[in-house]
Amino acid sequence: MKDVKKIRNFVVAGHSGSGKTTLCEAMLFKAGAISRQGSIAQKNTVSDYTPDEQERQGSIYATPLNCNWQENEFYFIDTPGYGEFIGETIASLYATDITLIVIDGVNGIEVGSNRVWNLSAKLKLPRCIFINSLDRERADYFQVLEQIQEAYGRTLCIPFTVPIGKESSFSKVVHVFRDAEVPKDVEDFVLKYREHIMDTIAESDEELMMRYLDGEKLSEAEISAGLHRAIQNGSLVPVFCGSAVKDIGIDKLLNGVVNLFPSPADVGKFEQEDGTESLISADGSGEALVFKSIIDPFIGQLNFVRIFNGTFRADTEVINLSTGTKEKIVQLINMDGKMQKPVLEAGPGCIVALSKLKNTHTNNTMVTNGETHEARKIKFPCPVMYYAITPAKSGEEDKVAAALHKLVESDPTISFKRHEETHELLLGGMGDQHLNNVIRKLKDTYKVEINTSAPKVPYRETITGKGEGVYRHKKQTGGHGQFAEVHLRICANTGGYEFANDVVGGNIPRNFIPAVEKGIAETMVNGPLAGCKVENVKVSVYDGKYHPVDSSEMAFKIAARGAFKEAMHKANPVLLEPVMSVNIVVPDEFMGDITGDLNHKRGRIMGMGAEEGLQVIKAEVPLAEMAKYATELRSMTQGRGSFEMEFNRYEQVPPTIATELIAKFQATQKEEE
Ligand SMILES: Nc1nc2c(ncn2[C@@H]2O[C@H](COP(=O)(O)OP(=O)(O)O)[C@@H](O)[C@H]2O)c(=O)[nH]1
Ligand SMILES: [Mg+2]
Repeated sequence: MKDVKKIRNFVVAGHSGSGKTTLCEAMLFKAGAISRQGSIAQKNTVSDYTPDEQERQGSIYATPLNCNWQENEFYFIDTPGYGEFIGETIASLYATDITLIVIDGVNGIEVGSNRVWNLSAKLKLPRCIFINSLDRERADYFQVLEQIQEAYGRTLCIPFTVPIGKESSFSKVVHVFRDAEVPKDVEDFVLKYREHIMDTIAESDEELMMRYLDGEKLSEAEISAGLHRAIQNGSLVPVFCGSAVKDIGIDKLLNGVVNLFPSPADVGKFEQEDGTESLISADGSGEALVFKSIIDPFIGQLNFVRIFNGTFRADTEVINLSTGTKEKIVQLINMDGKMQKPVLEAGPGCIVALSKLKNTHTNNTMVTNGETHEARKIKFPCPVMYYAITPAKSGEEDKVAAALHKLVESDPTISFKRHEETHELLLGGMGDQHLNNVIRKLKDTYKVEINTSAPKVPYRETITGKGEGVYRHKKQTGGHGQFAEVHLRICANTGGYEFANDVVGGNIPRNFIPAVEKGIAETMVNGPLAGCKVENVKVSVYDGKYHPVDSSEMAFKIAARGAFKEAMHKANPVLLEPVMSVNIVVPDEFMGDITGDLNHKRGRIMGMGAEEGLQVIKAEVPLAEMAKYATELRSMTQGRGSFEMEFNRYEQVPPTIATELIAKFQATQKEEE
């Protein structure tokens, strides 16, 4: 059984381009897991091994990695920094014990850094920072450190290593705490933070504090335990620095992972979906979370699990607690990008792939016996962009649906469903790059192609006044004719749709009333103004006429539809449109462009404020204007902005736009007639 104290498990996250993948490569190289350090430009890094990633020279998938350092075993995950692929990053945060945030030494804090900082905070994950690329021109360690301390906390983010030299003459890093020899020009800095670290250690425990204040020297073990406590309870965020490309500061970072990062034994317990906590031990009841699933071209489905508790062994049976089915573990695989190393067993903190499971997907909990709880479930973000899709070849609807269902299973940030009101098939994702990637997979892996178009906005129709409609349906065809007449009134009704039968004296016989109601209901889903759903209307049918031979249900349905349409047109009808709550985060310099653009989009700015060195804009914007926002924001900010949005309410479409929409619809109706 593995010694849980010797396992470290972390996620490498941050803004795209900060050097995460290169840092992972440098760590693997330094630790001897690979014999030469690959580079992004040469497309030969362990992570970013897929053709999609190599082509764009940036990560879009989370990649589990594995190496040993000083007899400790590291499981870590390289993650994408792009907002559109954040689902992969979020899933990885649920699978790891600490977040290593990489921040570029030139650009400093960016949207992607804040995003993972905040996501980690929400999940109560301790954090560590690596300031990278200090060899680059214009890299400024002290400025970036200042920015980090200003944004995330001056007493929280404490440097553990400090660079010697700058830009091309950046040559090494000195450990604030461990190195005895300190160059003169950083001496003050080192002494200041050495003291600060000692204070933080002492503060992590009352008894230590007393002894420390009495001037007593703390033992190595006490210091180490104090550091662990402080990092794990979030009162200390160690800041390391270096250059991933030039292999500077990497060994000290790896030592830091061993000495500072909590092992699963230090973490001690884990939270489950229902809020209960379980203690962690290698011989406990096995529990693991599937945080990612992929289709490997050779092996087929691979499910990546983080083991929280107990030991999983190859060639044993386990239970998928979420589906209630039994699964056989054929193989447990340690992953290094695409390199696979089968292992016989894996315990708490390990991240391994399970091959050939039959019915297991992301967010399922795997257990070795049934008497346990489901692991904490990953909360994926909702799609922010949709395409309306149709199969390129007619008759392939089922094939497209089957393939998309498979893709949704492996990437929960994709959604695929038919819209209830517009009846279009909608493919949703986190942005156009994400969606285009899905379309490419459909083509390459599942051999189906689709056409895409901008989805229709689900406008709605309602009235603001009152109206009456009278409609007579009369036709004489060959044998007996068709006859029905319906008189109705409508008025606005905030409570929704209501129907009342106010016919007296049997002018419309009772047995035809359901047909009248049906005719109106049909028009309600396909409104007379622009073919949209009608809402908040009260209808009262108060009179009509019938013919003992020629009246039929069909005739009354048609008459009701006609009367309702006429009444709608008279009752000050309006179009309503969905308005979204939008949250945009951008660096300062883009504020003017963003707010100007929001004004163009008929947006209403509800608030602005600074958050961790970036600007946050809260706005309400009609959905019709937001269809391509993921793409637009990217181009306005060179990829340095991010946004989220969710439905807020329906609101009246301004008259000029409504007139245009209605005219367009009426024109298509005429064509169809
Ligand atoms: N000069 C320099 N370039 C780096 C360093 N780390 C990464 N890069 C480069 O920055 C670019 C982005 O690196 P990558 O690892 O893909 O960043 P990621 O998106 O955070 O994974 C690549 O061209 C790397 O070669 C570094 O320490 N120094
Ligand atoms: Mg990367």
